[in-house]
Amino acid sequence: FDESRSDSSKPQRVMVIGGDGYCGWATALHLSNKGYEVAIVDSLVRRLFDHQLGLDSLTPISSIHNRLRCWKAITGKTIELYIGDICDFEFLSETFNSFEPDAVVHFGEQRSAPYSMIDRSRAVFTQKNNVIGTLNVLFAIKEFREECHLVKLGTMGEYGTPNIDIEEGYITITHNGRTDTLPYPKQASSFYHLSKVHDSNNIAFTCKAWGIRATDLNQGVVYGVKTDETSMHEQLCNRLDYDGVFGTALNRFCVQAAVGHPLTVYGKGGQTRGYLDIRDTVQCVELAIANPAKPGEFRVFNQFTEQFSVNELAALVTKAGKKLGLDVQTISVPNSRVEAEEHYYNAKHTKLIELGLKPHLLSDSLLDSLLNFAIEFKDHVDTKQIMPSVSWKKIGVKPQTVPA
Ligand code: NAD
Ligand code: USQ
Repeated sequence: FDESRSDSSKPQRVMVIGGDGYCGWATALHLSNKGYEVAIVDSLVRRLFDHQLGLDSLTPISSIHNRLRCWKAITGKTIELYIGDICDFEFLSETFNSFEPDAVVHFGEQRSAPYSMIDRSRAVFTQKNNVIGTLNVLFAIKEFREECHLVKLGTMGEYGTPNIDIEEGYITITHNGRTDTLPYPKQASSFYHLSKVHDSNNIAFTCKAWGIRATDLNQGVVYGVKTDETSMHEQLCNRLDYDGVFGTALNRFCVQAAVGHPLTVYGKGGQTRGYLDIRDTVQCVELAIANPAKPGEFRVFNQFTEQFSVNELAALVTKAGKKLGLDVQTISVPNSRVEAEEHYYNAKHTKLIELGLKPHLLSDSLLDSLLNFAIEFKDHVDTKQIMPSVSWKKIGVKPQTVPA
């Protein structure tokens, strides 16, 4: 038992794995600003994917070193930095023993579904990187920091699109007269989304077997770019992906509207998902840390605030664009993914609200500001990167060495 843990006056020490990425950077700054002692652990592999595929963030992003120097200069707060790959257990062990985290927030995975479907090597990389990285974190907690709370980023995509309501992690089923509460069925639809299912299973097992305390945040699609902290200085600016591999639906639509590209609705556009503002991502993670799971507990929260179909998002962006004088068109792009385009969707998301989440719902003013932000940086857009180029069905064993 670590004596210092019982001293509640000491700030919690939070290790943010993947803290140079989109969600992780915003979260690391937010937690630092709120008085937590923060360390970022990142291999910077996300920046390498951009180089390899010829992609770039809409917004220019400073190096992680300059980002942290700027944060220190503005706020006087230090965020420690460990550059390395969490699949390397020796690196992770050193990092754990040096920083001694009370909580680990784990964002550090390959997170693009299309990336995982480019070719065999990317599918294998995604599952190795994500599943082994998470296993290493679990072993590091067991070996060095038994009391440490794991806050793991999962995805709503683990559940797929079943024709019944989606519960938060567990469902109570009565079968042949007997009743049990079981993990909610998983039907992921990319090698990336499947890596998250494998992670969830490994985490659930180690909670049971070793008494690890963990929260799986099944996050929906994130949109937006600004948070209170990343807006403080241009060197703190977050990345914003709009390309067909890493860009996500609403962020892409805003950038497309800004440059006069038709909005790319895949197939019929009835695909419905949970969405949330990046300002709520940081709030949710903070709530999970402040209210930790109990030892041995595998807690699952569905982390999104509203559901939209792709067609609904396109309509919202068209309306908001019109107000700014933009002529926004929509096209139906043949869907290169394998997914239901018309389906029932009703997912529960009450547990974070019960902990105190105050959602920033998608509003006209947010869409205005995201569109204006995209207009400000529209000269940086490479329109060749907008159309989707990865096909779920055409994935083969041959390495795609030239960007499609
Ligand atoms: P991102 O790619 O911007 O950031 C991930 C970061 O992790 C990158 O900086 C990358 O370099 C780092 N990383 C990857 N593998 C690593 C390894 N083995 N060792 C050390 N660092 C490693 O992704 P994001 O959009 O910030 O997503 C963060 C997490 O949230 C992911 O787990 C993702 O699955 C989840 N999530 C994201 C969204 C979204 O819309 N962006 C939605 C739901 C869930
Ligand atoms: N879509 C379009 N047009 C586009 C982009 C997307 O119609 O231009 C559709 C997709 O076909 C899909 C839906 O919009 O049906 C969402 O796609 P997305 O690319 O925005 O999101 P997704 O691939 O699901 O992945 C993202 C993140 C991932 C996270 C996931 C949360 O990249 O890390 O896990 O959102 S969720 O969707 O809830 O699983």
